[in-house]
Amino acid sequence: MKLERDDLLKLYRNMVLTRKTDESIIDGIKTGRVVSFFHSGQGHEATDVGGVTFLRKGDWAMAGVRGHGVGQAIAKGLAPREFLAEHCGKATGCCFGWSGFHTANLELGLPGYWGTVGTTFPITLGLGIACKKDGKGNVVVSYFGDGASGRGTLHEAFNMTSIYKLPVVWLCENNMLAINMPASEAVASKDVADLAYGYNMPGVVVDGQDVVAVAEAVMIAVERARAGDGPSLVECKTFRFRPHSEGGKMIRGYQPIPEEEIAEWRSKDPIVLFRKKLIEQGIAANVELDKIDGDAAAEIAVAEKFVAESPLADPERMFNSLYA
Ligand SMILES: Cc1ncc(C[n+]2csc(CCOP(=O)(O)OP(=O)(O)O)c2C)c(N)n1
Repeated sequence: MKLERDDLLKLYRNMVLTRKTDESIIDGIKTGRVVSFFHSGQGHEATDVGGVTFLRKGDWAMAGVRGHGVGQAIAKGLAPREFLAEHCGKATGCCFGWSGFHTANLELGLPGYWGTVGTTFPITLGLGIACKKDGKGNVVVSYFGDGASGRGTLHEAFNMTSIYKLPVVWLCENNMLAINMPASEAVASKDVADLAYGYNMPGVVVDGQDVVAVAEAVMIAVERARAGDGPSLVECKTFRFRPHSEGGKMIRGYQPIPEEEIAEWRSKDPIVLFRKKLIEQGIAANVELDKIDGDAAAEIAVAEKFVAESPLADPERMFNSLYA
């Protein structure tokens, strides 16, 4: 897929909106607006947005832990206000305020955010079977972290998606940490992408801070999946800029991560890098990108007001939204 100027600006806009939504939740935790827990996705925007922005309506985007899937949700068309409202327990949230932070929207192809790490693998397998049976050419892009790659469910699901040639793109966001467990001590292979070899599928490593590299690698895998040739694994090397969850500290093993190292990660901010590239390559002018930034900030300000004025989750929903 060749990315045109509008596609590139869409990637930029989705990343900025994702960052601003994430910042709004963190601010809301500090001020008491937000009632839920939060695992910030700052630093992962290129990976979260790049893998989903060019999917079709009927495709599925299964989020991993970071950012509670906000980048994937925005890239799939969810309004930030519905995501924010959900985190504030408001009736206008995408799950009517009852999910805590387990946001989902089935019409948009967002199957949910799952609390138990590794649960996403068998659910992705089921979605892959459903897409194949439907025969409409839809695919599933399924995110997971380096920590999740140690779950047995991954190996069962990788194996079955490959045997049945299911339309799945496995996307590892390797930020080298699972809470404070370093990937170097928890992942036996050199790269998580090496696992693909054992399951007879292509596996590639890409720079997870480069949104175009992520989008291009994922779209190659998506085309293969749509053509009926089965799953692929794309590993994106990335960084998380904040602690595992808000209120925590940046720790690796039992030691604080040195400030210089965090500064080094932050110097690879995917939004700053992409903005620089767009300007250097003459694709967009500063003023155009400032406008996108300003529009995103305005959208979040309007969303915060909307959420503040929304009613709390309706208790009736607790009983009539159950499966029986
Ligand atoms: C089965 C299970 N074990 C442990 C946890 C606690 N936990 C929540 S997030 C997380 C780390 C996940 O790391 P990774 O998959 O690398 O994703 P990241 O947070 O780095 O994006 C853990 C251990 C959990 N939710 N589920």
